[in-house]
Amino acid sequence: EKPEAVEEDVLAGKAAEIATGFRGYEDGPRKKLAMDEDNRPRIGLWGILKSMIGKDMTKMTLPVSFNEPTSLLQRVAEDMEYTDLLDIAADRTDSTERLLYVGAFAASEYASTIGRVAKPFNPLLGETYEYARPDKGYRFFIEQVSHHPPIGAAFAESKKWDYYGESNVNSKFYGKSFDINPLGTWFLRLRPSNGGKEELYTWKKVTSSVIGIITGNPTVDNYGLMEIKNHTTGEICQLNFKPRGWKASSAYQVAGKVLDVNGRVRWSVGGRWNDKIYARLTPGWEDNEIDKGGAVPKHGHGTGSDDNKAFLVWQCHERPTGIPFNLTPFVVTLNALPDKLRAVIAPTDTRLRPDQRAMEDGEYDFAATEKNRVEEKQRKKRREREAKGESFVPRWFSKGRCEVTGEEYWVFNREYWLARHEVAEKKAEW
Ligand code: CLR
Repeated sequence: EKPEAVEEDVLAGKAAEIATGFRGYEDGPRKKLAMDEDNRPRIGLWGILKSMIGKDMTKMTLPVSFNEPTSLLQRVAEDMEYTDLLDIAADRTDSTERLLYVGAFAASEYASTIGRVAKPFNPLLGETYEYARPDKGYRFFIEQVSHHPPIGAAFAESKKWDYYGESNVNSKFYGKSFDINPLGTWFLRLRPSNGGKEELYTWKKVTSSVIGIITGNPTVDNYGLMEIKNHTTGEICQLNFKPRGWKASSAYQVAGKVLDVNGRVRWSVGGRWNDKIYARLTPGWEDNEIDKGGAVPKHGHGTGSDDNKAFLVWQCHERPTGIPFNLTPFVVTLNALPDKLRAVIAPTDTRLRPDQRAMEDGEYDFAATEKNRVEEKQRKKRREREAKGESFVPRWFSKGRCEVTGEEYWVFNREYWLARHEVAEKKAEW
C-alpha cells in the first residue's frame, strides 16, 4: 500500500466525520439578536475599578452590567472568523506564501476586540462550546478544563487544517490599564493542497489591554511581538503589534516580515489590525511603507526590485453600528440556539447557560441571579469533589506533549462530535 493512499483514506474518513458533526446547523448562521439595542446602565469603569488596583480578573466581582453576552469560550471561537485565510494558505504552493497567510490569520482575530470593553462570562468548569460552519467546512470545540487558573482547551478542524491550543490568560489591573497576557501556544497543522506533507505552525498571542479607563474613554489595544513559526520548513513570520501611544497615526499598526530558512527577508507585511493587512514580495530587503498600503518607494531599496507591488492579504469584515453590546456580525452567530441544534448539543454547552441567555435578551436582573445560582452550584460541586478526595477530569481533552516543539498541550480525544447528542440525559447542566 502506498502511504499516500492511506493518508487519502484517512482524510476522506475525516471529511465524513466532519459532515456528521454539522448536524443541527441546517438553518445557517443567525443574523441578529432577539433584542435590537441594549439599554444597559452606562456606568464609569473607573468609579468601580479604582478599588481593585493590583487584582486579576478572576478576583474581581463586577455587576453583570459590565458583561457582554459572550463567554470566554466563545471569545476563543472568534478566532474562526477569518479561516478563509487558512484555506488560502493551504492552496498556495510556495511555503513562505503559506506562512504569510497563516500570519495574517494570526493577526486577524484582533479586529473584533475594537469597542468590546466588557467582561465575557467566566466559563464554568466542564463547560463546553461547539461551533460548526458547514458553509465554511470547519468545526470548532472548546472545553473549560481548569477553573483556577481558568483554562480552555480548544480544537478546530477542517479538511485542510487543524487549529488547536489553550486559552489561559494572566490578567492584572494596573489602574492606568487592564492587561491581559495570553500564555498558551497555538498550533496549526496545515495540509497543503498540492499534496505536500503536513506542516506544523505555532505562535503565541499578544497582549490585550484596556486603556483610557481613568479618562473615561476606555479602548482595547493589542500590542507585542508575535512570531509565527513553520516548524516543518524552519521559516518564520514576525509581526510587531505597535502599542497605541499618543499619536493617532500609530494606533492599530502592525508591521513585520516573512523570513526564509536562512533568515533572509522574503515578504514585507503590514497594515492595521482593525482594517487591512498588505504584503509585498521584497526578497532581501524590507518595505517600511508597507503599512500604508505599500506606497512604492521613490528610491530603489537594496537589491530588491520595485516591480513587485503590494497586495491586500486581509481585510476586516464590515462592522455595522447598532448591534447590541457592540458585537460583530460574526459574534452574533455564536450564541444562536435553533431547535435543530438544541436537539443534538451537549448539555454542558454555553448556549444553554441561562444567565448568558438572559443577558443577551436584556433581562439583566435575571442574568445576575442566574449567574449567582450557577456559580454557587459550581462551588458546591467542588466542595463535594474535595470531600471525596477527587479532582476534576476533563471529559474531552487530556494532556500530551508535542513531539515537534516539546511543549505540553491539550489532546482532543475526538469523541465529542460523535457523542454530543447522547451525553448524559440531554438536560442542560446549568
Ligand atoms: C484576547 C485574545 C485571546 C483570548 C482572550 C482572552 C481574554 C479576553 C481577550 C481575548 C480580549 C479582551 C478581554 C479579555 C478578557 C477581558 C477583556 C475580553 C479575547 C476585556 C476587554 C476586559 C474588560 C474590562 C472590564 C473591567 C469591564 O486569544
